[in-house]
Amino acid sequence: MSGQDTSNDTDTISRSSSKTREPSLYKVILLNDDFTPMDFVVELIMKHFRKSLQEATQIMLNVHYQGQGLCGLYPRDIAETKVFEVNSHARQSGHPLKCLMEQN
Ligand code: TYC
Repeated sequence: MSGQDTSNDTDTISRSSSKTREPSLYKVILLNDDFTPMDFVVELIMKHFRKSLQEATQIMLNVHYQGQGLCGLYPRDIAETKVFEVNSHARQSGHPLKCLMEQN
């Protein structure tokens, strides 16, 4: 047999048509406030968004100085769960921090 494999049965077919869309991603965003302690925000970001101390600190400072900051991009159901868990965590700890999602 020659070296060339002309069979096609293990090839991957990729499409970019309207029939096979990637799920839309949503931005999960934290909002600034004047009361939630910075160290609480950093720990919350590390826990819920799996960020390192350095990454979480940078995100917290973005929120503090810019008014809001991006924590991550997720499919809708994951984003909804993150928003719910972050807001619940903040409220249970007595802090007014707010988390929301936006379609990307
Ligand atoms: N602005 C808050 C402070 O000075 C810190 C803070 C950061 C609060 C991010 C909320 O989402 C937030 N203690």
